[in-house]
Amino acid sequence: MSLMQSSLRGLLAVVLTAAVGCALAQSVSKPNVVVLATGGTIAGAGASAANSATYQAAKVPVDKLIAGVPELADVAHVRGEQVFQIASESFTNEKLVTLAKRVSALAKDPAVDGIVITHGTDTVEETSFFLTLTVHTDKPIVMVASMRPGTAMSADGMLNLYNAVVLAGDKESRGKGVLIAMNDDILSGRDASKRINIKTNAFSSQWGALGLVVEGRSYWFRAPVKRHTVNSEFDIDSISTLPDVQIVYGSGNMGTALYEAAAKSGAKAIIHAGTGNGSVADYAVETLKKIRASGVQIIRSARVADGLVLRNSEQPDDKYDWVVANDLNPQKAKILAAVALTKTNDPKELQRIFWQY
Ligand code: DAS
Repeated sequence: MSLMQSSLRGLLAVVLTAAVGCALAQSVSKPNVVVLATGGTIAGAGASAANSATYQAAKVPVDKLIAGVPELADVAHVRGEQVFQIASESFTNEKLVTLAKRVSALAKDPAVDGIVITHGTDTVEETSFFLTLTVHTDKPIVMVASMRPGTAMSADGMLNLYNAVVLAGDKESRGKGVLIAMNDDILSGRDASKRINIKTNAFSSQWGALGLVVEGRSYWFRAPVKRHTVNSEFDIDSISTLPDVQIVYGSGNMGTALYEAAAKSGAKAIIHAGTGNGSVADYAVETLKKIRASGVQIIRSARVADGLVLRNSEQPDDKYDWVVANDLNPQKAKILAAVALTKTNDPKELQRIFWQY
């Protein structure tokens, strides 16, 4: 063999070794992300590309969702599990507990670096808050949904799912509580909610996004300050059922029948979604005091989207032994009340919990 041939062979061997090494390094460095699918619009299908709002939710299985975004393989090793296939307005306490227990088990697996949960938009805010309160891990747990089905023009699900997988594999996502990836935003699972019911920029929080995901990279600007995940006193591994909590929506001329019906149906707490600052109609105060005296907790939230309900402002909460929901909207307050009631029925302890979570 001539000198030229042997030096070419040597060069080829070096190049090949480098290429294999690089591929191996990339493969080893890619995080392992599990996608838990529960249904929703992100798994929806419409009759035509023009159907962005008329479609059937919860149709597409998780493996098809993953296959629909081949770029996921560039950022992580991804595998899927189909936990449910439902529209999220149909979530129940039992389904919340089942999902959270699966997330908790996966989070304990050293081979899992992050978890994505595909979910309907209607109640993703409740599920994300429930998980942030009860799953003890600092690994990224990222909820993702979409406002349009994958069959629609300018469908938002593919990029939302890609961003969610990026976040689930991002070391900077660790310890931030459960996240929601929607419309390029990184949102806190504690305080983000669906505030528009028909547009792709549906989700936001009055306290702002935590950051952005752009072209497969996360940009962080803030972190949650409330207790969550590993710093939570609540643990899904010791929760099997959730107490029933109901919301009564405040309005003019509302009467008291709905409060009485909620108490009669066995609710352990009633979330009062009051007008203004959680205001209670004068004709309803005695009814709520009677319900409180029967052992049911009264928690004042507000139908007004932003702000926070101040204790003893509109009503003498100390005197009536009522609780205020801080900045939590009624549906978030319902989740926190149900979780808190698995541990305590003391209104003073409940109030501490509403200030801390
Ligand atoms: N019905 C809605 C849900 O499943 C569809 C969606 O927006 O995801 O929450």
